Amino acid sequence: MLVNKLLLTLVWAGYEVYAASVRIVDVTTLGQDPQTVNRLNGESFQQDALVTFNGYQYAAFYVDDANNASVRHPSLARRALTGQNTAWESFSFMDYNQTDDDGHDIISLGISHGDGTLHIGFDQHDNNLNYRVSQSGVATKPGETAWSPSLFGSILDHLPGLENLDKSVYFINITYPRFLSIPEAAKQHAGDADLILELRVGRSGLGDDWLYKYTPSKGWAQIGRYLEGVNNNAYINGIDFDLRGNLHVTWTYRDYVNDTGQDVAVEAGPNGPENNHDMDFAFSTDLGETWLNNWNQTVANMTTQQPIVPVSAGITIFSIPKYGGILNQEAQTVDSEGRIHVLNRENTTGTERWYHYWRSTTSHWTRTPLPLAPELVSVNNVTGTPTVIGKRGKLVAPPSSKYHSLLAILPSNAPNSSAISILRSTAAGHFRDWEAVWEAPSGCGWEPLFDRYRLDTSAGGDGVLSLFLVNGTAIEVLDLVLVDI
Ligand SMILES: *[C@@H]1O[C@H](CO)[C@@H](O)[C@H](O)[C@H]1NC(C)=O
Ligand SMILES: *[C@@H]1O[C@H](CO)[C@@H](O)[C@H](O)[C@H]1NC(C)=O
Ligand SMILES: *[C@@H]1O[C@H](CO)[C@@H](O)[C@H](O)[C@H]1NC(C)=O
Ligand SMILES: *[C@@H]1O[C@H](CO)[C@@H](O)[C@H](O)[C@H]1NC(C)=O
Ligand SMILES: *[C@@H]1O[C@H](CO)[C@@H](O)[C@H](O)[C@H]1NC(C)=O
Ligand SMILES: *[C@@H]1O[C@H](CO)[C@@H](O)[C@H](O)[C@H]1NC(C)=O
Ligand SMILES: *[C@@H]1O[C@H](CO)[C@@H](O)[C@H](O)[C@H]1NC(C)=O
Ligand SMILES: *[C@@H]1O[C@H](CO)[C@@H](O)[C@H](O)[C@H]1NC(C)=O
Ligand SMILES: *[C@@H]1O[C@H](CO)[C@@H](O)[C@H](O)[C@H]1NC(C)=O
Ligand SMILES: CC(=O)N[C@H]1CO[C@H](CO)[C@@H](O)[C@@H]1O
Repeated sequence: MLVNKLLLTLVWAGYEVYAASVRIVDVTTLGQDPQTVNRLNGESFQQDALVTFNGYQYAAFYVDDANNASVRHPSLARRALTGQNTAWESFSFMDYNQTDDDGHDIISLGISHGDGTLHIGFDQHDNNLNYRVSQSGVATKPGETAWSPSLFGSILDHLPGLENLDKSVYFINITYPRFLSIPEAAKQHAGDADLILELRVGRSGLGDDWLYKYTPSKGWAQIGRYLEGVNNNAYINGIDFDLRGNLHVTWTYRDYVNDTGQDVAVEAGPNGPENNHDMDFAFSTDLGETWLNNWNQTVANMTTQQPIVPVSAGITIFSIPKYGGILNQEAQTVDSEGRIHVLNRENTTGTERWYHYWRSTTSHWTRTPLPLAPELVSVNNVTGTPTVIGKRGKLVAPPSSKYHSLLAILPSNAPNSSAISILRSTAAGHFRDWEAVWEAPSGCGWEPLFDRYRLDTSAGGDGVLSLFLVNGTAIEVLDLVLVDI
């Protein structure tokens, strides 16, 4: 049973009464979620599993092989968002067997608006690049394209356009591919490029983050290694553009513990999240070529191969000690005023709590724990549940929100719970006025993801908040309409 909460709020300034609410408009199923120990669908670092472009929504996920449950296949689905037939069409890549039970090995999807190519990075945990790109026109002329795996070329261990790069340097030990469309506002520095790819080279505790850009009909070019780990690695919360075309990134560092000779299980220490520390920030006004700290000082320059390093000045916004409970890769978003918001968690007070960190339009940072009951009324008591490695949430700043609202999509971390809550705060309330606007007692078995592009009406989306959820054994897309949010 879904609990739909209608919140009546008085806005005294305008003597206006409005109701902020969230309404479910559609629930659809993409497929059955593989019953592995570690989740292959719905990991917080999937950027993205759901992507809208040109009136169609696309989804990337794994399903089991029909004959062998030890084998999974990368799969893609699409649907028209309007018209007579809005059913999902899907296919699986039968020429690729995913066999490691490893929650890093997710699929990330990106789309080039210019040439209509679909790009996926998949099955990556410190291994050679696994990348695949479709023919041109697939996303620009969807009505003329029959949906099938034959639209895609073979699996590549390098990025097309960069055949000259030494694969054994640039395209080995890859994890966490993330794609992001380049908005119009960044075109001044992008040239004709319209998609970026961010990935880690290395391993937990020892790794660097690299950026690439894709130019339609030309291929990939390297921007550079913008985050260099020094006996550590940066775990980014995400990478996002603001409306001016500035690129924002926040991260925590994971220090390295030398585990040579130890039998380290797939997702276990000693290089675990207990070695995470600090909340760091940098941004770029020129598509990642140079990077600035909070005070606009240049801290990295790709032309001179100078990356951001842990000792770079002015990148550490909040010092959070090791064993301080900060998790890696939780969430970030940029709102329509250019404020970056970060969701992460800390146990710096003896209790693990979700924290919201945000940068004002005058570069001032605020750090606030999300309120607990009874201050927050939540049937799921969701903010009372965070654990050190519990399911991670998401932040959403609906671009068309007249209240400059910020939503936190929080999966309950309570034992065996699949409850999910959406909390909302507003700019006028200095993002402290959190209230639950929608809650379900079950249905979110792993980390919730959302479609950033569908939500953005200025970029062709219809403003619907589509969530990608693992609901029981179903991989589900839940469409929510935000009313007066
Ligand atoms: C199922 O897949 C696993 C992993 O690839 C393989 O080891 C096993 O032999 C397969 N079983 C059958 C019956 O093909
Ligand atoms: C995938 O695994 C099946 C057995 O489960 C095998 O028959 C098939 O050849 C494998 N495909 C690839 C591409 O390795
Ligand atoms: C880890 O320890 C091993 C064995 O002592 C050593 O050979 C190796 O260089 C160390 N690695 C790092 C990255 O410190
Ligand atoms: C950084 O530069 C921007 C744009 O020039 C300016 O608005 C902002 O105030 C500067 N921030 C700081 C901390 O100097
Ligand atoms: C980056 O380095 C290049 C080459 O030295 C230089 O021309 C450019 O001014 C530098 N950019 C910044 C922002 O320092
Ligand atoms: C938070 O820290 C306290 C004190 O160090 C510890 O007792 C507690 O178990 C920690 N909470 C979690 C969720 O790890
Ligand atoms: C909410 O969760 C916290 C932490 O587990 C617990 O202490 C508190 O009693 C819970 N409150 C309610 C109202 O369930
Ligand atoms: C969670 O589920 C497991 C397996 O069904 C069960 O053993 C355990 O008692 C449950 N824990 C709670 C707190 O309900
Ligand atoms: C999860 O699936 C069940 C069964 O289809 C459905 O009743 C429920 O609404 C779903 N929950 C969510 C949060 O979508
Ligand atoms: C740290 C790590 O994962 N290193 C690996 C990088 O890739 C090479 C080649 O595949 C492996 O030999 C290393 O073990």
